[in-house]
Amino acid sequence: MTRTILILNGPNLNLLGMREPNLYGSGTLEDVEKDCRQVAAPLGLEVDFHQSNHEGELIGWIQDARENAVGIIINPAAYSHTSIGIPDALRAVDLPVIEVHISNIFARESFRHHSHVSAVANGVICGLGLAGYTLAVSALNELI
Ligand code: CA2
Repeated sequence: MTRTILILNGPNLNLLGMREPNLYGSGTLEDVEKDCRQVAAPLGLEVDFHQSNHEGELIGWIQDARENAVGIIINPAAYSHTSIGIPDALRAVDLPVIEVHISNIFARESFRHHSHVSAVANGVICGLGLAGYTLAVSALNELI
């Protein structure tokens, strides 16, 4: 049976590779998706990959994961620091969760130092660039 992992990306991550390469690298979100699929396939994992600039859409995908996925990787982007609905949805769905940040949020402005999602994540990968996503796929495989 194929196992599916859900990989979610929050607001503005559709701009990856197009702006601010000093902060977020030069790869695009499409590159990230391809890399994740490449790491996931030999582990027997299918990848369901999405990006949205809308909190409610991200929450909808999280709720659907209850039926469709065995674990979740999420870069909530700016919603990490503001959303209560996203961690509530993650708690309700009760699947293993890895939170990813491309940049080291602790080396940036103080408003980025706290993520509401971290409290409901099994683990957090932060500051390792785009490689954080593929590392998260391997880590999630260990948890499921
Ligand atoms: O480091 C990360 O992955 C962040 O989640 C990225 C968010 C930021 O609000 C978090 O504090 C840390 C911002 C994503 C914006 O992505 C862009 C990508 C390219 C160009 C402009 C924005």
